[in-house]
Amino acid sequence: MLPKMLILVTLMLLPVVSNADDPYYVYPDVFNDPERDAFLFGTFPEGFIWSSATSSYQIEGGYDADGKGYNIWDTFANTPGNIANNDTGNIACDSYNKWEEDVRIIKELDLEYYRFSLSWSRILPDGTADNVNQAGIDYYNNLIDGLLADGITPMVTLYHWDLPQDLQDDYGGWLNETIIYDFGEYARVCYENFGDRVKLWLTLNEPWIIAQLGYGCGGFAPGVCADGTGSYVAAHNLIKSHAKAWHIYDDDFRATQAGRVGITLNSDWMEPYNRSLETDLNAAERAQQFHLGWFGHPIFVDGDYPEVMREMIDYSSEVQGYNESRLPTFTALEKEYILGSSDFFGLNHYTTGYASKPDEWVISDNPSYYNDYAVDFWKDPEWPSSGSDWLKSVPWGIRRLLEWIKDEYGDPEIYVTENGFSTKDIDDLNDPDRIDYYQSYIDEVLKAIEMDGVNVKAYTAWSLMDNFEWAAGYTERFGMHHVDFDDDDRPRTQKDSSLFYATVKANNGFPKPTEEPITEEPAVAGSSHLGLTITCFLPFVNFCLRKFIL
Ligand code: PNW
Repeated sequence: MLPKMLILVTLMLLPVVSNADDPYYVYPDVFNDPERDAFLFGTFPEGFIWSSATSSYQIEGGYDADGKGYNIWDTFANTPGNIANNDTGNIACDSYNKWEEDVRIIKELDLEYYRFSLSWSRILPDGTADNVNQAGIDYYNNLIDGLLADGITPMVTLYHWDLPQDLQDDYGGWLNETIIYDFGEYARVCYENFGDRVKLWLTLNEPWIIAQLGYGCGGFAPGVCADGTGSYVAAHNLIKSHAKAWHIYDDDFRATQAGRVGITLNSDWMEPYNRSLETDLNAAERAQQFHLGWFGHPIFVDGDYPEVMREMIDYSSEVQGYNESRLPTFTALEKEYILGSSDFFGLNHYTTGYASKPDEWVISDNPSYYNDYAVDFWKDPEWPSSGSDWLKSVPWGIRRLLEWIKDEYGDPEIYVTENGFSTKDIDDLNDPDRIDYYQSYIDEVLKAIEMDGVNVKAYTAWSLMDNFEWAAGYTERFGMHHVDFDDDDRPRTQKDSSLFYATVKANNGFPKPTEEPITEEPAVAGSSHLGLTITCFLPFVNFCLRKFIL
């Protein structure tokens, strides 16, 4: 270890000493535009929130423990053929039994926030508030108290995709507007039981994924195939359910609990393929509106869907012979109710793609969301790849997206609630590609704040640990900690990226080489690998790790 450290430190210093003014690039062979890609040294505003995240179905297991009801992911994953290797979340990381260890590994990294989600059917087994499962309440009370005892602030998602199965069976889940009431009452139970200690709530995680992948034939639970019809209905009910949960908090809890409630939306950045073509600029804007605008526009702009969605779906529905548009409408009262129903803008972002206008828009016989917006969308094969085919590392995309959100939604406070990178090398604790990703993306967030004046308050790394990656099962890993799913004890082990992230957090960014960096290592009990202590040289640590040591 010691010689390795010495070589590392020497190599780190060399580029600084010899070429102090040369720009540094995280991906020198791919992204090396001095204007756009040069690394920015600097620190985040005081009080910036550094967090990491998980979700209930992906980590808890305990699928039938202590009175929990089944949810749509229990059913979906236990149906052969839906998930890679037929993996399930029946045990997952076993966080139902090992939550104390989760708290411990967060504490070791000295992260002061933790984003996790509540399992609706663990708290309300049949989905309705008529029947509360005390064991479920106890589980989350223990977790919340455990976090707070260690100085970790909980950021709690009410719904991260695990709908109680009974609500799907009884009335079609998100396809039925009865869910608005049930979701509201579920939210109320959560505020009542946990709101004395939880001050940061997220209603829905990524409604786009729920609507389009869950109800539009996208291979996620509940596996309903109603693309371009049901997916719009599900989205409509998701938006109204979110607004309901926000209003319940606003009316009945805000005065006494003084917390904040927001929604988390996901979006890629859609880069116009040819910026000198008006048609490509329009195509990219249209794609952004169909993605982020589908949910963002009603909540943050005017209570209604983006105009371009309304026009294109109305037109296409008519051509297809529908009596009314496949895109539902909000009443005036509903618009008023929805507008402004989020105290901040939660953003999950992973990747970027090119957008351009197709040669012509041929309206399909069958309804389809993608056909409705008519944009060609692809990723450059040169961009650095990950363990997931949909995820390429394109750091400058997050900066452009953040600026777009600032301009489009009236400069809201933005909480980055997920950002992260997958690998397929499932047992490797050295994960330099993940370090590259975090380093470059976090730096682009810093640029958004410093250079574009975007009001970003938080950054959240997905994920604290390897977990059940939905349809990919355990074949794709996003964790900063490795989890051994072949071991009954599900041991968690730090990867290099966890130490890297802890060091960025300890320094509140990337201090300039002339500034005094924090050299204290975060308390890393029992860690056996590289301590990244001289943190002002992080880019060079990374460079040397890749080029000379690993
Ligand atoms: C998010 N895609 O989901 C979720 O919030 C997490 O639960 C998940 O583990 C994480 O991102 C990584 O996938 C996504 O196919 C799932 O584009 C799929 C996609 C994007 C986000």
